[in-house]
Amino acid sequence: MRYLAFFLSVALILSASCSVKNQDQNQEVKRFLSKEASAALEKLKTLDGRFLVAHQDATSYGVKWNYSDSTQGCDIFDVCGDYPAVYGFDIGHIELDHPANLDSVDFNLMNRLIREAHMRGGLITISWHLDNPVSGGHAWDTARAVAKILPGGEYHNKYVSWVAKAAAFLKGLKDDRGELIPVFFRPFHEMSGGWFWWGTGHRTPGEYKKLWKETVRLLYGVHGLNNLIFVYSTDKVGNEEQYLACYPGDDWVDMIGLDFYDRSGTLEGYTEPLKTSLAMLEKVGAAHGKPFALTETGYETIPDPEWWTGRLLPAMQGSGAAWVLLWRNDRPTHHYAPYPGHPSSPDFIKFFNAPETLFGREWAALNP
Ligand code: BMA
Repeated sequence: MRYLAFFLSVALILSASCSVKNQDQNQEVKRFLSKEASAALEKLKTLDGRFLVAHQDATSYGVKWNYSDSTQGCDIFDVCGDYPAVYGFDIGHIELDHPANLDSVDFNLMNRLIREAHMRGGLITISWHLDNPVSGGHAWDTARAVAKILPGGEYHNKYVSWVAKAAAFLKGLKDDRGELIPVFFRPFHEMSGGWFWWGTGHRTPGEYKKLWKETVRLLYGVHGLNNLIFVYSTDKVGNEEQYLACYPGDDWVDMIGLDFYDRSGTLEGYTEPLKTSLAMLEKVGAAHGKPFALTETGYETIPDPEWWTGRLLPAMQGSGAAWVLLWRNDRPTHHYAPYPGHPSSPDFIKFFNAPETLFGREWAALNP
């Protein structure tokens, strides 16, 4: 009898430790990308010194037109006769059930523009400027929120429901055969800066990593979105250690990126430090087996008419970056790509013709 009690208690201890272990293992979601998503990711590793050109909201609106006023267009197309190879979108405010995103792009229209871009052979990247789930303010409201939305936190259920709304939109992105379109998903970007509620100073690096893993667990594990290629991207950082401060681990990230804007128009203030940063990304990417991209850049209003070949191209040449994404063309005082009549248009055409740049048609031709 004494022996039986001993064996029973040993069995109990063992089963308790197993279930703890199992819980941990549940955290470690083993991901398998869809055939289409892994092909898109693999293709980026074969660019051979060339890079794709991307534009945020390329077909949603431009400086002088807006799809929702029933005008259609694409500023980049109107300047060089071709679409970008990568199209950026943002799903901020999907979490609020709003009909349009934070920049007034209707979500039904966005769905259509994404499917059209994919049919043209373009790649899709999506960021998410989601509101602060605790304060109800926008993404730039830095009231502490991350710890409260993690599992066990007071606002966790609210965050779970927000991810479900994002997942419902993402599930609607299907091609003609009904397959999910690969999406380079870039949540919680620029976390190295302090301007977003998920940024530095508003959570610990450990909390950021937990939020990232929880988000992947929900989107992949719960909602089954195996078309999402997760992209980790910081803002400007001083070194590799700062770059990796919030990196959640190789199992949770598929690609890495950097957001790096030009605020000086000079070689010393932009091109040279950007080159150094891209070299750092290449090293990190090689060590972790991830391709990398310049996930946001631009010189607001492009005041330098030779910026494309004078500042951006020399930073990208030989960098190994898969793409460069120019931020959105919103209005005369806030745009990052040229439009017809813009003083930098002739230089943009030279950039378009440079052997290293891949726009829509050339990229599509590489993916027959
Ligand atoms: C910022 C600005 C904002 C915009 C936000 C999300 O960089 O362009 O005007 O709302 O991105 O797209």
